[in-house]
Amino acid sequence: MIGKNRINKIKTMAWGLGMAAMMIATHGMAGDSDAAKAATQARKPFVFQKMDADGDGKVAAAEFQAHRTTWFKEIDANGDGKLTADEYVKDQQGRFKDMDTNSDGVVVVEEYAAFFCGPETRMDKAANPAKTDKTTLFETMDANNDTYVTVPECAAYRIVIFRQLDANGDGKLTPEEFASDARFTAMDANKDNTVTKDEFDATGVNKPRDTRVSQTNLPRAH
Ligand SMILES: [Ca+2]
Ligand SMILES: [Ca+2]
Ligand SMILES: [Ca+2]
Ligand SMILES: [Ca+2]
Repeated sequence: MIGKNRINKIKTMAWGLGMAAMMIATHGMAGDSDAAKAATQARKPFVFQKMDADGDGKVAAAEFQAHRTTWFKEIDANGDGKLTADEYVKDQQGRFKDMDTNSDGVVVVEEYAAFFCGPETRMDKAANPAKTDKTTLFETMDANNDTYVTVPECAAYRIVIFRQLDANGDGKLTPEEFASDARFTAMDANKDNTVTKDEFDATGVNKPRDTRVSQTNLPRAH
């Protein structure tokens, strides 16, 4: 049986080889703006890579939370510590452009998963994680409950979310399907049209307030 670490090493090698091939191809087509654009997109770190701060190929809850804190600050364009629907949708529109690597105005599942989990993400489109009582994003992504999220777990999760976002089920996300304010509204627990860091965190690693609370994960007083 091949260990997970070895599989990850092989994947990293394959990814490196793919990148090398792409760079050679790009070099051979100097002046081709599509190829140049594709190479630029490929060099952008994907979300998993950004989250995995210590580069061990696994995302721990602390790494996940640190990334979300950084992301919250990015979304909060005016820096007042709260998100408006406008700030959120603008960020999502920017993400959509980054995902749409072939710039055809729609995002297919491969583009979507690559944005989050990496360019060499293997697609198991039949992936259908079992229903659980997990309530946070991190717990949901960590399918095998080992307190880390791996690239395959990232991919399995993203394929499911892609299907949810693809409202008309045509296999393509439009900017409207992806960058709607529906998720903003869902995060805005007290419905005051702003999302605070506490509300934002409630969907990430911390338990939402309305679910069972364990002694080790008490909600913060507010
Ligand atoms: Ca890590
Ligand atoms: Ca703001
Ligand atoms: Ca596309
Ligand atoms: Ca895991």
